[in-house]
Amino acid sequence: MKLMIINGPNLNLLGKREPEVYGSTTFEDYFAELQQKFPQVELEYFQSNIEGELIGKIQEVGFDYDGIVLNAAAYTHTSVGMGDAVKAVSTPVVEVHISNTHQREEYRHVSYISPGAKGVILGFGLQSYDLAIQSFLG
Ligand code: CA2
Repeated sequence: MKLMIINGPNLNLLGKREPEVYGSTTFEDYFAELQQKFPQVELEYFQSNIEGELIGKIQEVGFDYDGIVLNAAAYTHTSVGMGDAVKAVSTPVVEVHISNTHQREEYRHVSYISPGAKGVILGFGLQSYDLAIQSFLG
């Protein structure tokens, strides 16, 4: 089982800014925890602040890996291109969000990713990623 976690813009700041919204753990530390928790899964992690790089990564792994766990961050609410990429690949994509976007500003209630996603997990903090991985394990 080979899974790719893809994080979008500003998620490199996790654990470093706005801990009241996004917690105080860096994604690197959390990723190490996930690797320990799921030794049977080949887990990889990619983060970019650049829309084209994120689309490139979805295309690169999207015909080969068993699953993609995608937090497109702000591009969730703006990117037709990322939504199209998710629909174009054969690898199933689970959309995740740390916060409950439906409890936040109205512009965060729209997702261009969801129509192409296998499912959506949001509002469980970093645990959203853990739950997404579990969803691939059946
Ligand atoms: O809740 C989520 O996971 C989001 O995808 C996070 C995005 C936001 O635009 C989405 O609406 C919901 C923002 C990621 C920014 O991450 C930061 C982390 C630490 C400090 C500042 C920003």
